[in-house]
This record gives sequence, structure tokens and C-alpha cells, in this order.
Amino acid sequence: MTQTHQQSSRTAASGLPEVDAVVVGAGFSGLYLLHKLRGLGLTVRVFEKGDGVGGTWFWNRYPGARVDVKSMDYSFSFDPDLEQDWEWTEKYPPQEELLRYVNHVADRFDLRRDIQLETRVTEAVFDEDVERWHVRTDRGDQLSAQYVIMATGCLSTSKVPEVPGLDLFRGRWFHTGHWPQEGVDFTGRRVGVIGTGSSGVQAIPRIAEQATELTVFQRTPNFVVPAHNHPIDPEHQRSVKASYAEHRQAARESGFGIAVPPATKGALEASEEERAAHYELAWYDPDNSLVTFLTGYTDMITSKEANDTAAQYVRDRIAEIVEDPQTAADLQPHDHAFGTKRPCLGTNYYETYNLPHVRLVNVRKTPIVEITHKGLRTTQEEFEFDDLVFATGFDAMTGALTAVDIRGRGDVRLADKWHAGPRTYLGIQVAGFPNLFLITGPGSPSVLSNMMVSIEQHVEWVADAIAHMRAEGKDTMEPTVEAEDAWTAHVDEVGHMTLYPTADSWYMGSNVPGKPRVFMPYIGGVGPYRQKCDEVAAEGYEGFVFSDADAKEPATVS
Ligand code: N01
Repeated sequence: MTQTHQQSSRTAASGLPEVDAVVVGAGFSGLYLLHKLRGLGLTVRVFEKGDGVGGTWFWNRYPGARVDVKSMDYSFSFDPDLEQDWEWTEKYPPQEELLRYVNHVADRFDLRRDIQLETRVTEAVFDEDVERWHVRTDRGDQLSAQYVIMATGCLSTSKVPEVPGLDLFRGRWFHTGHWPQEGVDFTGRRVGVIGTGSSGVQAIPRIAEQATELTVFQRTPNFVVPAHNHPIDPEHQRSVKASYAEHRQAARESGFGIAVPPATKGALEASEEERAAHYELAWYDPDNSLVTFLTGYTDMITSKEANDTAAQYVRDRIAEIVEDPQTAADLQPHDHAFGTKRPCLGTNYYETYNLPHVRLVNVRKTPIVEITHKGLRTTQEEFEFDDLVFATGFDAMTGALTAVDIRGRGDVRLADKWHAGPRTYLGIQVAGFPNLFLITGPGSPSVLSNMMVSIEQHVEWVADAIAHMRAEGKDTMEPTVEAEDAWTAHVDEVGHMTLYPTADSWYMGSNVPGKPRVFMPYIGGVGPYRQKCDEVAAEGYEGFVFSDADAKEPATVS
């Protein structure tokens, strides 16, 4: 019996419409997956919650939203014509330009006809009898799919703080991760912003331009490095494009997915003058990048003492810029090492606190007690606002995955399997969940990298694995428990060789009450990780088991 016959008879038995693959999400990952899987001859249905494509860049429309990886790096590399044709305008493109780019990709590769918008996948259940996934959506769709691929993004389940009273608030409120499409005018309004991560840091100076009063509630001060955003020099754009293949390859082999020269010595081996010169460059150079501080020295993320030299440099700049000494002190991070919470790029961030209508409230000292109908109350003071902005982040890395009722072999729920923290093999698959693939899942470099590099690597690896299965007549693929255990232990071990686990960060799940404290991304580096994935494939997908299309042997995993 051929595989095709088998599939159609199974589908007939289940009575469900069939596709080869369901892809959840139409951001960069979902779009590229669709393109790639179509190229293999698969039938694909993409479901997207939003009423447009773009994922992160569809939802995050807050004032000042822009990517903080350079445009020439934060873009698809899979199509040489696309990367040559598209002209970027700025070092760090704004959300509008990124959304235009994503839409251009959707049109250019004729992707829209397989994307169903305004549809949330609610459930995916693996039917062991037919070895296919039964997928349901909130619009009543039901489908049978051989493969389910979660392209749901690492930062897509937004989170408002667990402070009582939001339902009482009579003003308007917004979350940066779900910003109204029509935009928000803050002119003449009293605004409270809660949160000073990357989103808050970008939004605060822009909201300050409009609001009559702006109060920022800060729990943890972050390290904010000047973005030095500027229009791209056309000559620079031409020269990168002239050797794009080499540029991309260097990014793929790098630590963070951004091509930078490798560090040659530790910060503590450098003289004070050398260090000062490097940090001056990292702070003032118009061509600096988010990783300039982190990649200058070999020991920045492994030695607290080395890291302190950079942290102190930034604290000194804050003291220089911010006029009010108490505000400056409140803005200086002391409780975590540089980089262990995602560092931010800012434009006039610290300068904004010198404006007379902007005030910083340190809610570590005076916590927020409740939101009231007029504003909010801290342990010390009551505030009145017209608008509240929550820049309070996301249930990162696992939130969008466990939000879908995913059940694998034995009706085991993914959320239950991960009750003590995510367990994956390579961040791509989970034992007991055959043919379920994660794009930039926990256990892969994902959020510790230029996402475009990691997305492309995962999409291509998954597409190759599916092509391999089809060529070999295999029905399902999943990791062994042993491979998953070993990889999960490795991710944890490498994470604990660094300073990352010492911070309360969303990388650690610390921002969500009750979430297990586990360092979720893989910090082994984008280059070595890619090499490992390639080796696994070259070794006949070592650590994975397959079931045959004809001989229906159940895989030996639980
Ligand atoms: O979210 P965050 P984000 N009371 O979790 C505070 C990417 N991104 O949306 O640190 C008071 O970083 C919280 O305080 P604390 C990027 O990877 C990229 O800003 O938990 N405060 C923190 O200050 C980024 O890291 C780009 O103590 C509360 C803030 O809210 C990730 O997305 C742009 C609170 C949340 O910061 C997430 O960034 C934007 C409470 N109850 C985002 N609860 C670019 O590429 C939370 N906070 C440019």
C-alpha cells in the first residue's frame, strides 16, 4: 500500500478533511514553513489568530516599536532575489516597515491562499490509531493532519500584572503586545506606564512626547544602551548585499546569530584603558549593536567580576545623563548582571526622565497594591490616570504552546508533561508527541539569538526531516525519552555555566507566578547548535524514532 493510499483511507475513516501539515501562526516562521513545505509538495493549512500576517510585528504596534537587530541581519536569507530586492531604510526598522516586509513576503510567494486568519487553534490531539493529529480551532474547523508545526513565537502570550482592580479602572488601558491597530493618541493625557523591559524602554520616550503627565512604574531597572538608530547609508547597504552570502554564513556560525568578530580575551585580562575604550565604542559607536557589550570579551556572561566592569560603565552613564540623583540611582541596575535579563536598546530613554512632566516610581520600594477606578495605588501614594499602559511582557517560550490543548500519545497533555519545565530534544520535538514540531522552541537558542537566523535554521531542518520521512516511507518521527532527557540536561548544564540563571528573568520563567524556574533557551551558541542539529540529521536522525507507513510499529516511547 502506498503512503498516499493509506492516508486517504485513514482520512475517510475519520471523516475529517485532511491536510499534510497544519502550521500554527503566520509570523516569519509560519510564512517560511508554508513556502518550504509547499516546495515539498505538501498540502498545508496555516491558522493565524490575528486578522493579518506578521506575528510579533502584527501585534506589537506600540509607539517606538522597532526591532533591535540590524535590518540587514533581521531579514530572510533563503531567497537571494528577495534579499537583493528589498531596500531597508533604517539601521533598526520600525514596526510599520517590518510589517510591510512580512506582507511583501506573503504576496511575493503567494502564501495567502493557504492562510486562514482570525482563527485560533485550540486543540491538537494525536490519534494513535491512525497516527495523525486531530486539530480544532475556535471557529469550529476540524482537520486531520500528519504534521503539526507550532510557529507560535516565543513572545506572543502577553501578560498583565497580577494586581487586583483592573476591571474597576475607568480610563483606557493597553498592553504593548496587543496594541490597537489604529494607534493611540496620548495628547493631553495623564499616562501611567508599568514595566521597563524592551517594550517599555521603546515606548516611554514616545509616549512622553504626547502625554501631559507620564509616570513610569519600574520594578527592575534594566541596562539600556543607546540604539543610535539612523537611516541606512545606501553605500553600506550595497556593500553588505554584494557579499550577502558570506555575511549570512558568518551570522549562522556565530554565537548570537549576528556576525561579529569573536572575542579574543577576557575582560579581566584587558587593561583598564582597553576596557574603557571598548565600552566607549559599545556605547557611542553609531554602528554598535545589542551584542557589542556581550561579545567584546570571552567572559562577559560567565564571570560576575568581568560582567561588573560593563555593568558599572553603564551605571556611570546613567548617573551622567539623569539629572535628579534619586531618579538616577533608581534607574541603575544592581540586582542582575548585564545581559542576564534581555538588555535593551533605547532612544532618549534615560534623557526622558529629565523632562519635567515625567516621573519614575520605584515599585520595588513602594509596590503597586491595586488598580483603582481612577488609576492605581502604591503602598505610599495614590495616582490618577487617563490611560494605563502595561509593558509587562509575556508568558515567554512556553505560554503560546501550552495555551493550545496539545495531547500526544496516551492522551498526555503537553502542559502536564512540562509541569516542571519544558523538556525537548533540540528544542524541536517532544517525546510522546510524534510529528509535532516546534519552531524556536525551548531548548534551542531562539530568544538568545537573532530570531531570523534561528527561524530559518529550524524551518529548514524540519522541512528536511519531513522530506526524509517521506523519502523513507516513514509515518511518524519523535525523539526517544533518553535523547530528550540528555538534551534537557545539557541545556540546563550549559545554562548554569553562565550568569543567566542568577537573574529573575523571563528566560527563567520568573515573571509568571507559579511557572517553574528553569533556564529555557539554549546558550551553547547558534553556530555549535546548528552543527549539532546537522550532525543528528547526518547520523540518520540520531535520538529520533520513526514508525513505518506500512508496518505500524508503535514507537518505543512514553
Ligand atoms: O517584556 P519584559 P517586554 N509590577 O518581560 C515589569 C522582546 N522585545 O515586552 O523585570 C511591576 O522584558 C517587569 O519587571 P521585572 C525582547 O526579547 C524585543 O518589554 O519583572 N512591574 C519588566 O520591567 C524582550 O526581552 C523588542 O521586575 C512589572 C516589564 O514589566 C521581550 O520581547 C522590543 C509587573 C516587562 O518586561 C519582552 O519585552 C520589545 C508588575 N506586577 C520586546 N509585571 C525589540 O526587538 C511585570 N513588570 C526592540
